[in-house]
Amino acid sequence: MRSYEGKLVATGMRVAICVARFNAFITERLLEGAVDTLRRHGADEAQIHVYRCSGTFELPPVVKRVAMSGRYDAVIALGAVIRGGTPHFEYVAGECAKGIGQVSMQADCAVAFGVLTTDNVEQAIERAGTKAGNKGAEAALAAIEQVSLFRAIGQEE
Ligand code: INI
Repeated sequence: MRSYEGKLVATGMRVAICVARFNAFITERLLEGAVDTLRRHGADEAQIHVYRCSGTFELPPVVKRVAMSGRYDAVIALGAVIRGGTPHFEYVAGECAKGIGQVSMQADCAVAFGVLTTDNVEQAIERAGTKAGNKGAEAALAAIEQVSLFRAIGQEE
């Protein structure tokens, strides 16, 4: 049997992080978690580039352009959609997930989804570096693993 899996080593990886400013008090914590994880797994900070857009709805076209630029091994999308009293939440969260899913299937680089969708602010805080971890850090780990796995797939004889 032969099995393949990615290593959690980010040495030499060029990573773009696309982050929405809407709910910035949450998304900046996700960004910190992602950058910290990349650094602790060996990424060079100069090779981590951050792109900011206004809201989570705007993330997919930014992620698409960044992913298609050919300059990165991985793109990490970070946002926080928090349910309010209107259906706006569903549209923003749904369009973002759909758009980033499409990019991930088209791009040659790894694409990681670190967009929170929560019912309230408390749940978002829990997932941005408190009791439920940091989803930005988790997305960064997934990106590192995926880049490594893609390399392994590319090296198959
Ligand atoms: N954008 C978010 O990133 N999170 C939200 O919770 C949110 N809500 O709920 O309104 C949100 N809306 C803005 C949206 O992403 C766009 O920026 C806006 O619709 C302009 O296109």
